[in-house]
Amino acid sequence: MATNRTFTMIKPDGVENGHIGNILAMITNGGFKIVSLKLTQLTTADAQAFYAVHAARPFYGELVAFMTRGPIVAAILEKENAVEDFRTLIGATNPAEAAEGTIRKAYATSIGENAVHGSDSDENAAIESAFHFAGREQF
Ligand code: RTP
Ligand code: MG
Repeated sequence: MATNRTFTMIKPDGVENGHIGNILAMITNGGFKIVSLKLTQLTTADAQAFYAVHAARPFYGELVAFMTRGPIVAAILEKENAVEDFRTLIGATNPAEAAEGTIRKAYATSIGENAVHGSDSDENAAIESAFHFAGREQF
């Protein structure tokens, strides 16, 4: 299986609730290498663009407000089969359905405020990584 990359954010709830260190520990203990990392905050335009695929969904306005209300941690992660394995590590969107041992089981509080993002394809991982990090910030 090829070594490749995925993109993640610790969402504003995860940062507000003091879980940055614990979530990064779960990520590195899960075998992911951190190749880019920063604390930043999305503007409304950033969040609208990042989640444009959900623009027609009823929760879009709430999602944009949530994702911009405080800082996030953005990171690029490297591992064999990174995209799929990271989706497994974060768990289901709704924490009530997330498996034991997943980041969302441990730290998400609701389907909307679910602590972390993970890219859903290699193509989106590349787009999302370039959205947040310049080439010289990707190690
Ligand atoms: P993400 O993109 O953030 O990794 O999450 P995901 O793939 O597991 O879920 P997705 O369907 O892409 O939804 C994106 C984010 O929108 C919020 N959401 N709220 N209130 C709701 O019913 C609802 N549904 C989704 C969540 O923050 C979700 O992660
Ligand atoms: Mg998604």
